[in-house]
Amino acid sequence: MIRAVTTTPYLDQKPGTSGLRKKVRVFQQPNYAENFIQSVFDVIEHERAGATLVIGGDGRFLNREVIQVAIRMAAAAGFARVVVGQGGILSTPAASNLIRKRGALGGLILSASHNPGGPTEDFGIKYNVSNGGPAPENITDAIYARTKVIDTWYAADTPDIDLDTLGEVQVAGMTVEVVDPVADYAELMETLFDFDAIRASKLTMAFDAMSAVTGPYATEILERRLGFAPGTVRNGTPLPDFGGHHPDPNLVHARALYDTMMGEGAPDFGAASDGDGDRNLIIGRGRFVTPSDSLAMLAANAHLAPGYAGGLKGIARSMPTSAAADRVAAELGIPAYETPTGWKFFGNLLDAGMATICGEESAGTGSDHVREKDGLWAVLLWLNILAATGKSVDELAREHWARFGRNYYARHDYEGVDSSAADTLMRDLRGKLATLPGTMIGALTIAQADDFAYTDPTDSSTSANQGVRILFEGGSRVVFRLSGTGTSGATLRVYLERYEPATGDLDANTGKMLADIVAAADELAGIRLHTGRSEPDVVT
Ligand code: G16
Repeated sequence: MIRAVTTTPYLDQKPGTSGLRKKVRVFQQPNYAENFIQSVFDVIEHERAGATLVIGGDGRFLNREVIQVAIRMAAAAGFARVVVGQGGILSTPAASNLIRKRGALGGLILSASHNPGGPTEDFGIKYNVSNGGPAPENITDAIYARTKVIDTWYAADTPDIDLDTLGEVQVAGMTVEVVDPVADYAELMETLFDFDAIRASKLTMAFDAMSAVTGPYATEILERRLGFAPGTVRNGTPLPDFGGHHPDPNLVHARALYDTMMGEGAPDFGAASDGDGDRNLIIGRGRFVTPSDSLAMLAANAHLAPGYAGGLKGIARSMPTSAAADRVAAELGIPAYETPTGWKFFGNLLDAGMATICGEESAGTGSDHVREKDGLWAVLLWLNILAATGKSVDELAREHWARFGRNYYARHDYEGVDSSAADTLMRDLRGKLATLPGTMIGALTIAQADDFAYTDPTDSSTSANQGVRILFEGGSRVVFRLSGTGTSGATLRVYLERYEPATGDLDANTGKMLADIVAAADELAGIRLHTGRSEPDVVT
């Protein structure tokens, strides 16, 4: 039997950079999750009959409850089959892979990514489309529009299913298939990388799963299939509250891994992933690699892995990501694309075969193997490159900079800023862009100042107001934008970059190299003035 439940709209269900993310207590309001899921189903009303839907999440608090709701609602919506990860677990890249492999219409991914979890923390729902990637803006806009007028949601009147037992069950005429969340993903990784060479290299490593979703994936692939020593994977059991930590693989929240890698007796390679398994942190023994540099270095060496031996078609990066990857693209003679922040903008380029590797400063790297960024994929490509070259991360980094020059890079985050103060800062900055070119700040001359706008080369769709760029002569720049993934107040992100040519100082302190750009950023945007902050909360 199908229940029709009368509801009233919530007006705050606008998807952000990556789906709808809110505090758990917001999602616990009556009809809140149901309204959003029904709005997704209403937008795809004409395609869902007889279709397959993938459902899974990162195991955070509320994951299982919302999965049960989504299964009952999918049955009412006419789906023929739901594929769900055992225990409700699917990493974001594994979900993307399953959508593609099963020819699904789409998937619901339940995650707030790197945000903390637990009863007082964050939850999220994201809809991915049939290519396995996040829904593009025309669909998220339609979902948002629907949430504002929704008056009814529908669900099969059936009990919870057993999410822990593999196999198929029927829910009101729909088949629900509970699958091993790791198997298909691990199989895909074996087709891309030389597992034998990695195994034979006898490299040592430490992987911090941050008590989040990559634990089971990393344990299976790194310890069981690649033979890394037991204990290589740390914090390998997904916990609903991530052990009380932020599952954000950066130098603040993965500090213990950083300390291991900088200390005596460090292993050859260190890595971490985030809540839903799509981000990565890369640290060699004694050498941290920024996400922007990691993208460039992976692109320059990807041909060493079997899956990329034929070369790359193009490289795409988000606008705030450093231009290091562009230099690699130029040398390889392939196109470089600059997109707005958000993995969804890479989907069309990957589908069109215009780009093979994509990456973002926010610790995301991936390729055309799925349509999401992929933390373990980046780790395995690094391992493959280390095994193939016999070089250390530090050696590879130094050689890369000696060839291409170095883009010194940092991101300063000001978190929990009053939203209207943040909006005023951005508005004031936008208001003076036209007057900036040609002016000097300290020793820096502004060459160009604009608000980044993007036209997708495949379908000509446009996205405006994607971040303020101030470009200085010589290749340095500062970018300002407000985060689209936070759940309280505003987060101001200030992206700082300085290009040092191959003949310059390639092993200097990043803070020192960026000091004049940090000062220019404050002078340009009045960060102290608007936010009252003299220091960022997080530097990555
Ligand atoms: C999401 C998006 C990324 C984006 C990141 C940061 O990542 O998928 O494309 O770079 O948010 O976005 P913002 O700067 O707006 O906070 P994730 O890992 O949170 O899904």
